[in-house]
Amino acid sequence: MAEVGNELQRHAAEEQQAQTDGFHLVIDALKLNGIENIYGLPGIPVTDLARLAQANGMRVISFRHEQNAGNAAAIAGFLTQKPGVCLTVSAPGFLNGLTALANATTNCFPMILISGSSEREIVDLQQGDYEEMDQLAIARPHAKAAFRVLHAEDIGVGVARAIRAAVSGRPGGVYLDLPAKLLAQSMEAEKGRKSLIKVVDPAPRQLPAPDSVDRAVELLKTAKRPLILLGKGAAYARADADIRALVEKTGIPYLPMSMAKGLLPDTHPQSASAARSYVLAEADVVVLVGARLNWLLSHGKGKTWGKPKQFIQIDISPTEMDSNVAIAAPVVGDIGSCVSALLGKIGNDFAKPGADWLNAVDERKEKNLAKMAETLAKETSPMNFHSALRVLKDVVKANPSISFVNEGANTLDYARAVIDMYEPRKRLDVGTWGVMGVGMGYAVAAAVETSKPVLAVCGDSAFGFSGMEVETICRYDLPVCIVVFNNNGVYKGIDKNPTGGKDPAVTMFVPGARYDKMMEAFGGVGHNVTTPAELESAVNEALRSGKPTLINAVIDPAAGTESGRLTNLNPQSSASK
Ligand code: ADP
Ligand code: TPW
Repeated sequence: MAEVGNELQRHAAEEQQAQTDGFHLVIDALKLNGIENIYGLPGIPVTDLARLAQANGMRVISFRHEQNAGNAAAIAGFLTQKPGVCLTVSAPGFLNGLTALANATTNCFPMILISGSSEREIVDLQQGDYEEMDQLAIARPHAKAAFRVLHAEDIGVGVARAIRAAVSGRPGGVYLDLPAKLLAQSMEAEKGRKSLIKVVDPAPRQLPAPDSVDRAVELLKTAKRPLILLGKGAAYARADADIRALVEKTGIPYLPMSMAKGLLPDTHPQSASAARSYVLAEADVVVLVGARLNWLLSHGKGKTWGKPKQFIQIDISPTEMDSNVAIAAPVVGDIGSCVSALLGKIGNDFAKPGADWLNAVDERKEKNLAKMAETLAKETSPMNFHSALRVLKDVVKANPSISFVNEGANTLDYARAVIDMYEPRKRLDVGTWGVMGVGMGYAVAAAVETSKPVLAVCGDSAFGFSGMEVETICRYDLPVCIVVFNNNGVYKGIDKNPTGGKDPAVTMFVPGARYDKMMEAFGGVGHNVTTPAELESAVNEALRSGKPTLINAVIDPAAGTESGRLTNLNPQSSASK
């Protein structure tokens, strides 16, 4: 009898072993497609999904707020060309992650937001389930694509579709809705394994039409004052060597957008960054490589763009063409293929731009660089943005492979102009929306994905949006050094309540706050610095030790301007005119 009992038990165990479930199929599908990390926050119904992912060899980084996990996933996508995955609970957790998904879509970063959801039957009849929400419908307008899986055997297809939608063509954010019931559904393991899809060629090359390349080269040949403009699409595309070859072979001055800095070192002799206004106004033919003519480029018109010009635009999205101004030579395809096709047509007989144009650009550059050097050299007490940034400029120069995360208003605008980048995809910032709150999510993911140190330089307001993640940074012991430029408020720290009443002005924070203590609270290193020398020593110590560090850099509360360089975008109240 005992033997029969054992036999039955063995059978039951084998039977059980031969089963899989929704939890395991999701994890297996992600792993099969080379996705190794999940950024998320556990809770009903995804706690076990996160647990099992960790148990099955994935790295799961648990955050304190889903928006930060989502931002981490988005920048992981930018850094790796694989969709970054964010995992959240239903309704409120999903909505917290949705801001990041929308931001990823806006910035063309590949990301998948996976959220658990409540039961369809109850949601659709609006019967008031736990965290009830029609998440798929809400996600759809904010995502490049949105899918729901109802049956375990469709998980493989669902994940494959999500991956393809995120990374093919113009990358973006994808929402994948997983109802709680699905995760617990079981099916035969072998059948389950066969239902998974290893996506072949998830982001196929898209070759440009040969005549579009010819048209672009012909136009470029007619240019007297050409300019190449590199955007973050060019950084994402990882066509670094060909882009450098295009710049150097043609001898054309180039301008990197913020997150394209470092694609070629900012110290490259052809960089026109220090003569930005001049080249934008004066150029006659502009080659846009993975950059949109949106607000960041004044929509391609107006005073910024000065003299009439013609555009060549390289982009994977055909509908980007003519979105703001006429594009004389659209080249539609992936940047690697397009740039290499252009290079193939640019023979050794290609005439480099005339000396008058290059000299004029150099002249402006030298003048502006000298002015900048003078500003940076000024010893100020208290410390201002420039004296602090002088130190950080040297730190990045000495450590070119660290990731540099940057958010704020003045902190962002000055740092972008002052700090040279030397390697591609190292500058990570507020992007297309100019959004605050990406700082700590980006810092965590940059540390996780690159295994190299991260320097995050944030305004005190900007830091506050994701500041609680210092605990995450300590918990995972990540080599992140945060510098908070603390000037006691949003933009500045000297505003007064116009009524003279007790409440502080709307842009003010607690004066003299000690953000460094937040890091110390979780076992990290905190520094409070008031001089450039103290700042330098604290940052260098952090980079040497690799310990989570927060440096509260006390900045003159009167330094900076309202909205940094975007003052012109503030609508004026008729009362203040
Ligand atoms: P920036 O803010 O740096 O100016 P944008 O985000 O406005 O850059 O523009 C990025 C552009 O790059 C988008 O229009 C997007 O379609 C395009 N893009 C992204 N990846 C690729 C790629 N691999 N090949 C071609 N274009 C790409
Ligand atoms: C999600 C509006 C733009 S910049 C900024 C805010 C609130 C903070 C500026 O102060 P900070 O920087 O960080 O102290 P500095 O260097 O000038 O002192 N909410 C979101 N995004 C944006 N962009 C805002 C509000 C904003």
